[in-house]
Amino acid sequence: MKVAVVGATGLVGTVMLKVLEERNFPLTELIPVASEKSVGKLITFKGKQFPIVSMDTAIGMRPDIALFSAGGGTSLEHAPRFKEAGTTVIDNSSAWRMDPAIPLVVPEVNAHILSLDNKIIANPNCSTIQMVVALKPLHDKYRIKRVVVSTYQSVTGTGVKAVDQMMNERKGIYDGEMAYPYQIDLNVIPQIDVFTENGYTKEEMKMINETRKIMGDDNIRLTATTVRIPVMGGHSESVNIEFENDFDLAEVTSLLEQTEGIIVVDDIANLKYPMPKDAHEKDEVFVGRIRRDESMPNTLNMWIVADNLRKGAATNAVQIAEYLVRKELV
Ligand code: 11C
Repeated sequence: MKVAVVGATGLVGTVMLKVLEERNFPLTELIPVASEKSVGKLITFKGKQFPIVSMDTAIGMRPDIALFSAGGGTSLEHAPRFKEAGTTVIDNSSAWRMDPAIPLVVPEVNAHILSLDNKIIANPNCSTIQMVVALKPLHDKYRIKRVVVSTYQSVTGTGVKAVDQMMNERKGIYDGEMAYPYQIDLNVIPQIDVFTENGYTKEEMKMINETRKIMGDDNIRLTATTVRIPVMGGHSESVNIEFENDFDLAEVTSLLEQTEGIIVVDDIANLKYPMPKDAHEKDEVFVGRIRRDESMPNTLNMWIVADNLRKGAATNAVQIAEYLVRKELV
């Protein structure tokens, strides 16, 4: 497999390279792609050095797979050009996600929808990915009626500028470049991405619309409040789920434990629950604080944590690529 990583020097691109290396992806040639100012610089991968190339050079090299993490505009412009060259694009931006012709995939949930015809495949938003991994086995068993989710999201979701802002503030520097409209250190900002006309943010609407598309069920009702917190390492989510059917709590835990990609950390007697510092650099989704919502019938509360740059972005994209290879769809 010839694999291009578009946006190879960004936060997600760097993790994509790490994940491809760690998981021993069957790669014969790596084609790192970045902006003109990085062209010619070397990327070390499995002890070998690969020069960063331009978009046009990469397309000319006709990779089998291109993992894109370079923003929506770049993706809209260049993904179709890779497609024309016979490359299958797995795109981490939001550009293609809600296009009805483009599959939006979390392998544990809906990889089965992929076929040889899919030359552009969308990777969902990080906060959506970790939630649907945990919702899917429960939906299959008890049928979800409604989800109420509140998120506690890492600054790494915004990018390097936000990490720098938080670290500067931690050192008492408040006049550096701002990624957020407000101080983030020692603060919480109930806004992720821009506001839309209905008073929700784009991040909240992504969680709602992407979840329905991935789960293949428009009847699931969802509402979301997405919040930025001064944390690195992963996104956390408090999720309240109302089911059509009643459940047994021990069975819920057991279903989650048996689900590929989930690690249940739920031992309150020993103060064990998922936290971003423990999820950091892990590929799994961590679930804990599993309990009945005693105010409503058939309703559950749980707490979901994952590394947003890994399962929320790079790992999910690489897992899609692994699936394509395994099923001979590239
Ligand atoms: C955040 N979820 O934490 C965003 C980042 O649509 O892929 C990812 C945005 C996206 O700010």
